[in-house]
Amino acid sequence: MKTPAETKAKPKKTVKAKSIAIPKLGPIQQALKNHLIFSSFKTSEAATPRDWYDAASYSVRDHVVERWVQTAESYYRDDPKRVYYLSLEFLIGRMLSNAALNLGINEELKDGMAALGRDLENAVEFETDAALGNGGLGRLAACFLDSMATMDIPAAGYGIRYEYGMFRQSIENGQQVENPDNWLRYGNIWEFQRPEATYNIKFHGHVVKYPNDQGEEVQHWVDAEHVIAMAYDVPVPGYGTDTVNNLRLWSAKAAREFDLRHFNDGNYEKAVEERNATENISKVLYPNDTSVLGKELRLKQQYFFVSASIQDILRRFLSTHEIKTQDDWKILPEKIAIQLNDTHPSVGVAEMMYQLVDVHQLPWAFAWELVVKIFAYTNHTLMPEALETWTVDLFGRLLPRHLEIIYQINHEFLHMVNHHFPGDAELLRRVSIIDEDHGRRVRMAHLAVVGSHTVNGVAALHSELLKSTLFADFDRIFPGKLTNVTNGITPRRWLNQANPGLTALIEAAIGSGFKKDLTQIKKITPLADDPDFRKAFAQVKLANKQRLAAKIEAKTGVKLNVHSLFDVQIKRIHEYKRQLLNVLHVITLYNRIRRGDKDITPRTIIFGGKAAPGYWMAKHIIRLINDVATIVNEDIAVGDKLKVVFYPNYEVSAAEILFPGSDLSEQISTAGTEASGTGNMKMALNGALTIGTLDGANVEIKEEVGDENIFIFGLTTPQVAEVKASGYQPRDYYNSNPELKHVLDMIADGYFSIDEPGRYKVIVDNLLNNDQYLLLADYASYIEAQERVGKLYQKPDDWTRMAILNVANMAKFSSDRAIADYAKEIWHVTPQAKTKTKAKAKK
Ligand code: T68
Repeated sequence: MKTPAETKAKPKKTVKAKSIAIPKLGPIQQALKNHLIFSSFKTSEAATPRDWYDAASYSVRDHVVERWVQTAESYYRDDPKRVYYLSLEFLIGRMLSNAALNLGINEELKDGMAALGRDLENAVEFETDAALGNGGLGRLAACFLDSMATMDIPAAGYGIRYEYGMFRQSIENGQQVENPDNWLRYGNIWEFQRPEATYNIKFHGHVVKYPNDQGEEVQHWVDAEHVIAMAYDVPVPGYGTDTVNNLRLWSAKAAREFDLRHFNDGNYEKAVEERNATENISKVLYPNDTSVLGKELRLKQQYFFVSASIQDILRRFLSTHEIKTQDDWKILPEKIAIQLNDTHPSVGVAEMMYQLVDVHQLPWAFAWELVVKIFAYTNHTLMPEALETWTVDLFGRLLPRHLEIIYQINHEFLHMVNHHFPGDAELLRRVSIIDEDHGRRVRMAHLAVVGSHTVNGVAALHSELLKSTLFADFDRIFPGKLTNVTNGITPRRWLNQANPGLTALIEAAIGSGFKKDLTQIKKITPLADDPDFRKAFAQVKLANKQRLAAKIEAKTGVKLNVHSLFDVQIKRIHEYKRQLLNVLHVITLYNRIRRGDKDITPRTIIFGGKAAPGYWMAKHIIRLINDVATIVNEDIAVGDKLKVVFYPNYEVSAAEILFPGSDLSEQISTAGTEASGTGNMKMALNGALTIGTLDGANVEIKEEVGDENIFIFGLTTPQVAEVKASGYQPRDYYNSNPELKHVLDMIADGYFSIDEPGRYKVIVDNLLNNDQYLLLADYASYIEAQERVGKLYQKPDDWTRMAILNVANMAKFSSDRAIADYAKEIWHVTPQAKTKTKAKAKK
């Protein structure tokens, strides 16, 4: 037996780690010239604008890599607890401007380009967005990476390197058309392939039992098919720090290039078939953000990236800790924390058990204790159609050993529940990881809850609803496990980068500290009453609206009046988000203008967002918006008073233009349906006023900015429940509100679809007979709130004052605050101490 001191795990290294010698980097202007020739093989005469983008990226990348190497080295040397953020989606957007900004070299880069006769702003447009995500959930992951690096938290992201990201949307004849997102066509300067970092991932096969050395029966997963996961690393530079964290994305490679038997038989197609099927795993992102399809390939994607990540995490742990006895493993939860971004990576709970028990031969109960200390799970939705379940049949065919592991976890869990709540068979049925009522299915959310020490919702209201509805039983079984961490957004991308005008204005007033510490932005509060500041603020907004209007005109041909109120709803298209309610308002305004109402504030109503390709109703809503836009925009009686545009292919880079150019932020989901929303935060931070329901993080935005600085309308969550419980009759609202009736009749009768009058009847029928999201119940209240908005816009000073107060009160919604909450309450990690900070934040 060893003494405790001997068994205490310690870093294995024998040599004292030295700082790595990195060649000195010269001035950027020189780097640009060098890269043009040495990396792109182009003379400056022959260089295309894209070549200049490449040269700029390589030049900035050198500075990123310098810090990246040092960060990796410091983590290796100091062996801090690390956070691993597992997410099937990372909606990153463009990297060049963000990297230059975070490193504090954007001015130098701009000047370097200018000295060579090139415009940086033009060059950055050549970067294709990294759109490896659907919407809020994926973008949240990207904001969190930025904050973790900025706050020197030893963290890494893990995900999939999709060959095709979120589809590109075009609008043809008013309808959404999906085009493949071939984002890697011109290569990707921001990734590093790691052919040496590969793992074997198993699928199919079956489980056999035979005794181990100690004579105990153990399970073996045999006859499985193998896929190789190959790593691609993407740097994540923090702002104003030397920390550059890593995002590791996995790509599927066939274990065998070709099946040589077929190849030799001359059957070439058959020979490559298997290879193609394997590599399909990382081919394309699923474009559904709210409903799960239950497709086998999706589960394969999940297991593929989770298994590779967990093997990689354990390999790293084992390479830095001497693990000889079972006891040595006890420090595992002191060294790693794994965050599950929704249930998509929740098979990780079973995979960690598989690795610890089957591969590393730890006893089951011991391994389980470690697992629950390691994992935490974030829930992003209450919508039943988004809750992942897999049939036992599919799961067992693909991952036979993991299904057994899940059965065992469930068996022990139910045993425990039964012990604490004896005789409650209904409770057992409700909380079981296996749903027995719908043809036996594995409930991934239950697996995630049972396998985690902490489960969080993403806004206060959402977390309360989790406790009182979806996870009410679990809240009883595991008191204290459920908690809240309200979402946040990174002020670097969403203020500094997207809105340089506003950033400069704030900086001139209060200094640059707010970029890294958004609580400082509160200092602009008194300036809301300073006429000069207000004037400057309004000028910035106008310039941003001009920038947006130019973009919209280029994309859609619609010319906008930049002095009209820019009323913007940009997000995925979904019935619960109620873009249709916004359309009802558009038509109401249109009718009021046509009947000659005076005192109508000129508006431009802008929509943007993608519909899941299989979501017929969402696509039909896009079509309706475009049809309404055509009629309204061409009506000479309307003129400049109302314009409607649908901004095609809403993506991160588009959002960076749209948020700063918005006056009004539409956050109008049915109360209780939007978990948090993050666009609401980006809007307010860029000086847009919110019209919204008491849903998601709107509730907290209202608390921060004050009731008088936000336009709240509509039913509250308990009222929604009451209306539904008492037998909601949408038709009553139609019958009792002539203005609403007129609007709905116009849509139903083909006013906006003269070529096919019945086109939208189904939409109206659905509203009149079902109206699941209570549009008609909220219509009058919405219209009334919009009238208040219109009136206020006619008093520019009051409007601007309110907008400034919104910006001033956004501190809470920095993702730095969210990450500080996770670090303290969930991960129990501290920032990595820094010896010196080389990166100088731009002053
Ligand atoms: C969003 N969820 C929430 N899901 O809707 C939003 N889902 O309220 C919240 O602010 C945001 O998450 C961040 O917490 C999503 O974006 C998805 O994209 C998604 C993707 C696949 C499957 C299910």
